[in-house]
Amino acid sequence: MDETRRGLIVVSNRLPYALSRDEAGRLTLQPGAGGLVTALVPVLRNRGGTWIGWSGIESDDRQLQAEAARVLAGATRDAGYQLQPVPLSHAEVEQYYHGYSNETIWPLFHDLQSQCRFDPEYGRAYDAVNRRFAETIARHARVGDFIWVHDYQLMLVGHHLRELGVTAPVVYFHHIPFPSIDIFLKLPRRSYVIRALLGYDQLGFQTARDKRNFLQCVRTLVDGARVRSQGSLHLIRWEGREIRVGAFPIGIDFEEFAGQAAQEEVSRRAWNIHAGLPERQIILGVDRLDYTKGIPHRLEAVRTALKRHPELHRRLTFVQVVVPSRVDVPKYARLKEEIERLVGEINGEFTQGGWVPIHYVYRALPREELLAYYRTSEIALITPLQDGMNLVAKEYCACTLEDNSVLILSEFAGSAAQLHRGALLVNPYDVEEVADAIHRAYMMPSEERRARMRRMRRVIRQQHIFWWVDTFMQSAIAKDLSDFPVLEEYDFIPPERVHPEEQSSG
Ligand code: ADQ
Repeated sequence: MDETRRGLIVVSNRLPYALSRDEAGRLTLQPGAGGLVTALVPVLRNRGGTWIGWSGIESDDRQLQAEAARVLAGATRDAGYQLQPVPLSHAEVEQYYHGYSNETIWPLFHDLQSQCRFDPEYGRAYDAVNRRFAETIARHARVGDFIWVHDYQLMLVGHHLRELGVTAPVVYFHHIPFPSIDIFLKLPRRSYVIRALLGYDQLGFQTARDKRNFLQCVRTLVDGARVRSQGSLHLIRWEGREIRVGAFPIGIDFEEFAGQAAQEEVSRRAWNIHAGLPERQIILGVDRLDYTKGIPHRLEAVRTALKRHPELHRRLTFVQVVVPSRVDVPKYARLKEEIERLVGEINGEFTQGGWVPIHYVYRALPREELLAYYRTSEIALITPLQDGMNLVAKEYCACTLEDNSVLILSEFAGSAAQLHRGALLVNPYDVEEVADAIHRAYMMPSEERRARMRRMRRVIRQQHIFWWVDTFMQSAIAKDLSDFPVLEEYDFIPPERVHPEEQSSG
């Protein structure tokens, strides 16, 4: 090991670049966007770092993998940090990624057991690929490096690094929800998975609820683990090691979003969108095509709102943007059909004289267009059945420059923990409650809209993506934990238990 270089190693399923073939058959690279990349790249550049992940090429062809590695090595020179691919075969991608990660962990951890497939082969492939990631890290880690692993595809990497004798600090952030014990118990080899997670030195979750769920699983399934709290963190003592556990809600680059939303191109597009829908409020939904996002439930809520509140006819247009995702998976193709059927049915039922209640957009929008929709829509309807954080909710608030908009937000989105003082919180399964929230948002006076939106924007501005990186890293390296800032430990309280005045007060 080279002791002269100390840096950060970021590990995620995918590298922050997408590899694909151009028309001439050559491999080309497109840099990835998104908050995580924006936040971590400056840190990687400053500390001199490495990003380890799968390149997106699934192949048993060694020559192709070598070509991918060469293209990435070229990109490394421009990126200012190292890009290190983990090669995966077609079968591994099928079983580790599409299988265990997306057909077992993703639905189970989002509390949708009926969507789960438990296949022992998936579990074995997941373990083997996590081992491969650990071996790649071990080859590149130097003494003093700090290794930060991301998300549910890589829960076992810390454990494999320990087995390989790596002693560098290894920390982990879990981007999706962590389920309650009753759900976690259904996972085959659950004790192995929970113990493997204790291979990390620090585990970060999006919310206090996720953290509490994890700690309860540890208390129940790991003999000899001792849990105590210190400041806003919890410490687990187990087999002579101390593991830190905390809630670190991920943020967005607020200033970047607000700045771009104010630009001329976005303003022009925003104006055009509204000019096409005169005297109407726009209510916006933006989601990746995924059954966790609750799109069919939301469409039913819109139908109910139009039935219960005829005064909304011709006054409200619902724009639902769906970003294509995993469309080759039959479950996702069926979801797309269901959404299209519902949109057709509702429009068939309510359309009249130039007013079409639902506008359905099925494509990834250019960024200016997405921001224009954020900026110009009076109401956002974000109702996932379960969501780690949901960045769309935060991006929407950052882009509503006039503060005159309303966010209707699922109480099961992680962002509800930070935005509950401004959003109208709803249970996404309760279509009548969501329908009434739509009506309430439509009727809400400007003064109340502004007060609520200002509260949300304040939190999103303060707890931005760079704050998230700093807080997570500081907590991992801090010596004196009592100095560590105490984060708001919000526990979700069902709305009926909160007096309405209390809910709208600051
Ligand atoms: P996701 O589920 O992918 O990831 P989410 O928080 O919903 O993350 O954000 C989606 C992202 O896609 C947003 O940044 C948004 O701007 C972008 N996007 C949406 N619609 C788009 C469109 N039409 N065109 C282009 N871009 C679009 C996981 C977890 C989340 C968690 C994040 C971050 O599932 O719960 O919030 O990680 O930790």
